[in-house]
Amino acid sequence: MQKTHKVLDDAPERSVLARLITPSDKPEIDPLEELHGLATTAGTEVVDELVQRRSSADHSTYLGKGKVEELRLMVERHDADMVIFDNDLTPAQTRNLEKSVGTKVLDRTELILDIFAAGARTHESRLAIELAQLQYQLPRLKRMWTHLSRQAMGVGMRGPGEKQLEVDRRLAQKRISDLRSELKEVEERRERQVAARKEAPTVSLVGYTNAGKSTLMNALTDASVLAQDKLFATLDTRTRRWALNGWGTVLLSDTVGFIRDLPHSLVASFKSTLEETRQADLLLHVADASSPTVFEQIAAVYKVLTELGIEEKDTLLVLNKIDAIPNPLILNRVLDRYPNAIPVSARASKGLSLLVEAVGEALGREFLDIEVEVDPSDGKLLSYLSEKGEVVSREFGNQMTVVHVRMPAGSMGPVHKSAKSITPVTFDRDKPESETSPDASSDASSDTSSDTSPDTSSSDVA
Ligand SMILES: Nc1nc2c(ncn2[C@@H]2O[C@H](COP(=O)(O)OP(=O)(O)OP(=O)(O)O)[C@@H](O)[C@H]2O)c(=O)[nH]1
Ligand SMILES: [Mg+2]
Repeated sequence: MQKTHKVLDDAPERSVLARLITPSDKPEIDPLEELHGLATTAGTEVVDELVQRRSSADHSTYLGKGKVEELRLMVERHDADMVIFDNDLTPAQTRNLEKSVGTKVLDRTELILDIFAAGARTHESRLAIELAQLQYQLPRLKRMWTHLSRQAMGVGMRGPGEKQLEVDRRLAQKRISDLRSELKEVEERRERQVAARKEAPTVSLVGYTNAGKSTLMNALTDASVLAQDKLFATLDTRTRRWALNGWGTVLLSDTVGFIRDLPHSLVASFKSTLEETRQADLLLHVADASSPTVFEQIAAVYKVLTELGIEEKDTLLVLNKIDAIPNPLILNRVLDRYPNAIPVSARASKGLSLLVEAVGEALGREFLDIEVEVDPSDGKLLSYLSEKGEVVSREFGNQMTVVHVRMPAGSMGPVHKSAKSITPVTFDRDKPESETSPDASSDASSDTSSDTSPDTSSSDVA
């Protein structure tokens, strides 16, 4: 099965890529391009590719008999270490394929989980990925389960006559429930932390992996986050202050990218990593306009956002990498479909002033930054303000309580009715002086890349 000599001599494992295309799949110029990127990111060397068009998957071997044999020969010819499928396989299909092809078989989900596992750096993302991997592996325990059975086989764990598989399954289930409760705690803590940090409007970058989110973050804020031509370069969330012209400080977050058919368990367990996105006032959806599959990528991102329950947010679509589009007609085709999208090049710092303008406008649409004078006995209005708005500060006087609050414009009705007075506040007023140094010459000026959070333990918020 596995060829240990390759691991020993440090050469990358050799992979053959395979994909089944059914009539419901959208035609693509290169149907294995994305999988190629994933396989390379996972550190394998792609040695061959195979595609089968078929009306539906074979129940037991996924591909048809002839193609399975073709795959076997391919593996043999290239001395490959594994076959990676762009589709999801049932545990039985994986087992049958491994038997027929004579080498390890991975499906798309397993490959993505593997990439996340290798890249996870923070405690939070490690918990998330371990949970997702265990959930994936549980129904496949027969095929692979080594590390858990080596671990924690304590006294009393193996009852007389109890099968190894059952023990493994029980251990896995126990670990899953431990991880779930630990993650729940992390999630709750993160939720409170992110809420407490809301000193300014928050904007979160979202988008397909490799669309250029981190590059845009760097262009807008001098954040120096890692931006790389590989899938899932970012697996944590980082927040930076962004001195937005006309707005003062805004908090901008960069986070993990999405991909088509992102494993559900992974989406669910990355909930706390995506907390900034969940609580953001505005999303900047960054899409790679130079990609031939830009429409599918945009749709995939909306799908994941829906899965996360955060699709209702105010969102600006940012069409990135316009410098890499050879023909202006291609950009026009995207703009025809998304006329409000903002074309930019994060790498060449093009179009950023329009983006800044659009962000300011979108934030203004949403929130009013006001100081409200309230009669101290008017408990109803005081609690309404904290319930509907983000209270920045309260000053209690005998005659009057002054509440500085950011209110959604749509919730102002009762405030107008009961407040003693309402005065608009500009953000510049309460900008932390030591932390912002807006660059007057640039509309997308950056400030320090200092930590916005006293806590760096639960995720890479820096
Ligand atoms: N030509 C061109 N390349 C860009 C542009 N913006 C980003 N890139 C490149 O695209 C690749 C991915 O950029 P990242 O900023 O890491 O993308 P990301 O969306 O953060 O990706 P993940 O964190 O992996 O999800 C890098 O090689 C960037 O240099 C752009 O405007 N034009
Ligand atoms: Mg990134």
